Amino acid sequence: MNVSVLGLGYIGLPTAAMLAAAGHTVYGYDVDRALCSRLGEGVVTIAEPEVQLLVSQALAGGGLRVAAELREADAYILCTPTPTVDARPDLRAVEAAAAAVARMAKPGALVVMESTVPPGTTERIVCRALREAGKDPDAFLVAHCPERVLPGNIVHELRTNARILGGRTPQAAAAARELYASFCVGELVLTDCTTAELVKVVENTYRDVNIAFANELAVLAEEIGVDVWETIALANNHPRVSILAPGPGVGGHCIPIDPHFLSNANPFVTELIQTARRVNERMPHRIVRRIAEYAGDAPGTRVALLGAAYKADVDDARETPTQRVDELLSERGYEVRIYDPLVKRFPRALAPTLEEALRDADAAVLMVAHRAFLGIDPYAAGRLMRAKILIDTRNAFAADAWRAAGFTAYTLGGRPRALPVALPV
Ligand code: SAJ
Repeated sequence: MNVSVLGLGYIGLPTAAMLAAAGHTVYGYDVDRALCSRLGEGVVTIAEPEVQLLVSQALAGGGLRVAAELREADAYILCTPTPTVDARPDLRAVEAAAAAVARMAKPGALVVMESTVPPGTTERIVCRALREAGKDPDAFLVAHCPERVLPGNIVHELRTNARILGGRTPQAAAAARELYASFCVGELVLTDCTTAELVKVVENTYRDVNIAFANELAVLAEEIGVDVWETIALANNHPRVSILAPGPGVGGHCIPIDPHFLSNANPFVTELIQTARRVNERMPHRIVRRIAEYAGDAPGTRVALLGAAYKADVDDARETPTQRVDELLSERGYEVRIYDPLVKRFPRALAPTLEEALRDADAAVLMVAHRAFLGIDPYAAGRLMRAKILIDTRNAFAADAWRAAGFTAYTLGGRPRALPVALPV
C-alpha cells in the first residue's frame, strides 16, 4: 500500500517508519521544511534510540520518503498537533492537513485521523474538507485511530499496544484494521469515530485525575506527617487500587490538554475533571512555596532546576512544570538556572552543564528524574553550591545520602523534617 503520513513529530515519524518496516511505501510530509530537510539528510532528533534506529533504517531502505509536498496515496494518516489556546483546542493544523488530503485524495482512499481531537471532530473536519474540495465524503473511508504510545517507549508501544479503530462507517473501520494489522500485534478493536475520539480523551483524563489524587494526597500526607510514597505503595498493595505518583505538576502535550476537550463539552457536569486540572496546575506553586521555605525568598537567591523535560528520559519540554516553576521563581526575583541533558528546545537558555547549573546555587530542585541525574554525587554537588539545600519533587534521590553529605533535603510528600528557616506565620 502507499501511505502518506502528515506530521512527522513524536507520533507521525515513528508510525511512518513502522509502516515502511511493514513493507508499505510511505511518504512522510510535514509543513516544517527544516525538519523535512534534516530527515532528508538522515538526521533524527527524537531522543529515543529505538526510534532513531527504526527511522534511520526506513529512510536508508527507501521505504520512507520524506517530501516537502504531500503525495497521493491509498491511505492518509494525519498526525498533526492539537495544542490548546486558553483551554480551547487549536484545530488549525488538523484542518489544514485535512484540507490538503481532501484536495489530493481519490475516492476509495482511507483517511485516518490520529491526532487527539474533541469528540465529533474527525467526521466534522474531514467531511467538510472533502465537501469543500468538491468531493463526496461517502466515497472515502474516514476513521479515527488514536495513538496511545507512551513517550519514552514509543517503538515497543506502537507495535504492541491494543488500538481502538473508529470508523465513520464499518467499512472504514475494517480498512483501518487492515492497515494497522500490518504493523501492530496488539488487539485491534473496532468502533465508530466519535466513540474512539471520546475513548482517547477519557484515557488521558483518567490519568490526570489519578495524578491529581496522588498530588492531593502528597499535600495531605505532609500535613499529617506521614510519607505519601510509602502510603501509596501500601495502598497499591490492594488488588483493586492503583494510585499514580505525585510530582511537580503534569506536563506533556496530552494529559494537561485533553481533559479540556471533555470539560469544554459541558462545564456543568465535569466538576471532577476541572478540579483535578486545578489541583495539578497548583503543584508548581506548591514547589515554589517549598523552595521559599527552605532556601528563603531574598531577591537573588539562586535556584538550580534539574530537568526541563516534562518527564523522565524524554527530550520534550512541552507544558513542562519546570517552565511554570521557572516563571514563578523569576517573577519573585530568584536567579534560576535550568539544566537538562536531553532537552534541546526550550523558551530560554539552559545551563550548558550540570556543574554550571549547580555552581553557587542556594537550592538544587530535582524536577525530572532523568536516569542521568540519579547518579549525582551529593558531596560533589555540595562543593559546588552556596547552600546545601535539596528539593526533590520526584522522590528520586536517597534523601538520607544527601543529608549525610550535609544537605537539608525536602522530598515532596515525604515525612517533614526541621526547616533551616522559620516558616512564615
Ligand atoms: N506524571 C506524574 N505522576 C505519574 C505519572 C505521570 O506526575 O504517576 C506526570 C509526568 O511527570 C508528566 C505527565 O504526568 O509530566 C504526563 O506523563 P505520562 O507519562 O503520564 O503521560 P504522557 O503524556 O507521556 O503520555 C500519555 C499516555 N496516556 C496514558 O497513559 C493514558 C500515552 O499512552 C498517550 O499516548 C499520550 O499521553 C498521548 O499522546 O496522548
